[in-house]
Amino acid sequence: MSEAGGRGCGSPVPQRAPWSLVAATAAICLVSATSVWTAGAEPMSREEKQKLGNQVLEMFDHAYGNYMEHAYPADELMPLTCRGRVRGQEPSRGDVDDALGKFSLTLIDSLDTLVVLNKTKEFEDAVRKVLRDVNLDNDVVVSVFETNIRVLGGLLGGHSLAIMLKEKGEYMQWYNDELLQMAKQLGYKLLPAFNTTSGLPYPRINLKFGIRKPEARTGTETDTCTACAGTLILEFAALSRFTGATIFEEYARKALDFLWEKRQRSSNLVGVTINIHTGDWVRKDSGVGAGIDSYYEYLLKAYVLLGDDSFLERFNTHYDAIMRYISQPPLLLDVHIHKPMLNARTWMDALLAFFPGLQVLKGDIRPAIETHEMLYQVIKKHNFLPEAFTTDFRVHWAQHPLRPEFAESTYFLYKATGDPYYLEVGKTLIENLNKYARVPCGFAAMKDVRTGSHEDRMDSFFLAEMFKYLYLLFADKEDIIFDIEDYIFTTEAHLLPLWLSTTNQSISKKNTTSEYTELDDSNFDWTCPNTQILFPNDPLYAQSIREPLKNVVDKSCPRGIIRVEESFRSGAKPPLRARDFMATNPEHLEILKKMGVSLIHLKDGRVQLVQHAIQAASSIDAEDGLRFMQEMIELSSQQQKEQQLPPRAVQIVSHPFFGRVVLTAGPAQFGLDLSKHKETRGFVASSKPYNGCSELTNPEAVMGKIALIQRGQCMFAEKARNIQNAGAIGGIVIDDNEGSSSDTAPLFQMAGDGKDTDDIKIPMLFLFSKEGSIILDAIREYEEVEVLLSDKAKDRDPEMENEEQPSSENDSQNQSAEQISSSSQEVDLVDQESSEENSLNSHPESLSPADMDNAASISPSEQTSNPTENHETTNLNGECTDLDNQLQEQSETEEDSNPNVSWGKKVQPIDSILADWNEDIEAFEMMEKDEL
Ligand code: DMJ
Repeated sequence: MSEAGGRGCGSPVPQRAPWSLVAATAAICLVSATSVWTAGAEPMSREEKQKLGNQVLEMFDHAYGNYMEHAYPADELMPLTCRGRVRGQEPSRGDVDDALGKFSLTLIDSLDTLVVLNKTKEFEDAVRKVLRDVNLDNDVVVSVFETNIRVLGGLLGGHSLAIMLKEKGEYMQWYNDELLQMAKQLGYKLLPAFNTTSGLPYPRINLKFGIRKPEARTGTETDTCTACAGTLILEFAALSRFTGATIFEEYARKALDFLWEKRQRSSNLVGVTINIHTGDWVRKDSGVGAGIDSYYEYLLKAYVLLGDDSFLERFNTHYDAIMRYISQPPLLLDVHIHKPMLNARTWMDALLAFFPGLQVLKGDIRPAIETHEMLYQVIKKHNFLPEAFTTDFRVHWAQHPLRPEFAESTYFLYKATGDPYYLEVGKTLIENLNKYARVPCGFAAMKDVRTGSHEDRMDSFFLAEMFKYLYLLFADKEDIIFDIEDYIFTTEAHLLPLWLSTTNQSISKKNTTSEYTELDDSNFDWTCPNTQILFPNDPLYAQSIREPLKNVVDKSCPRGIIRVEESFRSGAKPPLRARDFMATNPEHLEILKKMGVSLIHLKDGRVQLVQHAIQAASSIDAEDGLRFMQEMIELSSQQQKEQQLPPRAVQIVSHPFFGRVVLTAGPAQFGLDLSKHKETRGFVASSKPYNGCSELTNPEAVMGKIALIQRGQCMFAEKARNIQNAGAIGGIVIDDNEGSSSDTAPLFQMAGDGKDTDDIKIPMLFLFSKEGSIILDAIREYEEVEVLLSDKAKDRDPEMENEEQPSSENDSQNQSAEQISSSSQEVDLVDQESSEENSLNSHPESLSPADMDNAASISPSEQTSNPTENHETTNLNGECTDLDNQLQEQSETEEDSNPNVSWGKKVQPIDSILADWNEDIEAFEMMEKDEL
């Protein structure tokens, strides 16, 4: 292991050559064990690895080829409708569209992936296309963060590999830094965003008009996310060092300095959003996922790339706080920055899956293995990582936009441990992508991991990151045409050469705060971790960490606020938990009163809780009351979601779809309940009249089929009766509102007509216009279109997985039919799962406190506690244990480690509680409005 700046790494154990990414002045603490593993999971043969690597190449070709053929020069491919996504031509999806700048985003984001995947010729073509076609001067408002990581990063990654290839002497001989010139042009376009007193950038900028001018249509924002302001330094510093124009690195450093200044001084944590003018934290919850993630990543990687110790000092300070408060192995749970022992959520988001990879880079392997294992079990349960999942591993937000973070962590863990287990994990990821996300025209994001339905979306990061990490996972050194260890991955997996650390260094210290010297750095880990400690001569080290977590997801018990209970281990009675509360229990009412919580019976039978901290018996009771109210709001919002019917799936099973296209559908409150019965399969036919509001004039056409009916002009139930009378076996109502889509409108359930609807026996589903037109287009093109109506998509035909066209249409249809009918035996299992995770809307609805300070309403049915949830927690074996016993067994209190928190014994003045209290409520209200 090379030493850097006198900071050497520990001595290696035999057989595991330590591996480092080494910048001239910076050592990166990553150990690698690429030699053959001798125990634990079965080693994977070179042939099998090559087979999987080839599969990744084929999948990339399918994604990239379809983008280039059907979408380019648009920013992204819409894989269900097989066309380009052009901003302004599609209904707005809100913030997520801010990544689209009409600059052929997917092509630029894919540039360096082409070289990693050994597609040098295609890279050369792609660079020519970028130079010929891409315009960076469009009148479009884009996200500064996304444009930086995807476009600036993409151009710089492309440039880095272009010069590498040119130097090798075969390819890119004509290249004359053109991509770098484009990057510089884009860099200058982003600079006006930094025109704030804080130096934090505005979140958006108009590529043509900049900011603030009337034509710019942006510049009035006051807030940005921490990751948005703190994820610039790698690209901006690389741009400065490549070009000699120091301004970019200076601006990015200034933004980082400001964030560091604003960290919460006692917890050393940062919030999720910050006011770019005042520097006040707007959201004071703090985690390692959405909104903050890559800020931490860039501190550590800036140290690696730039060799500047101050970045490592900052990273280590934050990391210490993360491990103290947020890390609750194997979970990573958001907390409040002012009260870091108080969890801010009972769910986690998918973006945090990058964190084990970062921990590997830091050299902290154990928690990386633990969290990764937990995430893998969630994936095994749902095929993909849902956008958010609860601490008892139920789906919270059901989408999955083919995010690469888990593949990234898998790659880094394999590099660090050499454990073939991680190759098997990668193999599962490949299988799931092909089985559930692959559609004839690319790969489609999952709209809902529970139903298996798709969204017409293939984000550019799928090509920039997913294929890169999966390919590298299975590649041996000789499979890549350059040395990957000479580069660092940006957050979008773009490659920047480590030699930049010694180029144009003179700018590195300008405009930085001098505060680091004041820090107590005695605890800093200046040396790379000793591999003997990481792998204490035990080839089964990683396995031994995973083993106790084997069943942590399946056998989980609700948790998330356990730490509060743990802090009462000393014998004091644990506080009243929201889930245990019963409005009829006098003892509970007494506790409520002590906590300053009053209970109001509303006219409609619901009960409202209101807290006035000032009326609490003591400051401790006031804090208990605050926590109780927060729990109650979250519980109530969760229960509201669970009372809704789950979405359903319409799966097109006939040629050429073969079950690969799955549309998300709204259920009906009447007719056959697909979650309780076998799915319904049949060919589709349009009803006449199309609105289905009177007796059908074409009963022969719909008899024994699934009738398509247009929404409007009469009740849903009336339509259902008319098609049922005509002999239809099911119905699909298609929205009459042209252009509507489940991507942009919340799905809903079709209500009955207020009368008895027991006479309706057939299943009825609702499709928005865009999803409906996929079926209507298919009829136009293929005439015979067969669909499956179900609560969860059934397995695709495995025979079809690797073929685009069937050898014989009939054979394929038969195979498809067999597959689907055999999979129907699984319905019962599916039933269990979906009834446990039922929610129609995947975004949470937050309860806003009425006109009172802090209020939550619960309906009478919600007042009883769930006995299965009572007093349970999860141990590392995933078994449920009695919390009371645990509380007795444990003697230490956690408050020792946290001087700010007065749980249990210490008394905090009521004034200070009241001051913090309003902030907490604000933070809580914002908490659920997360944007991923
Ligand atoms: C990518 O664009 C980047 O990894 C970013 O940092 C956050 N996540 C997306 C993909 O999920």
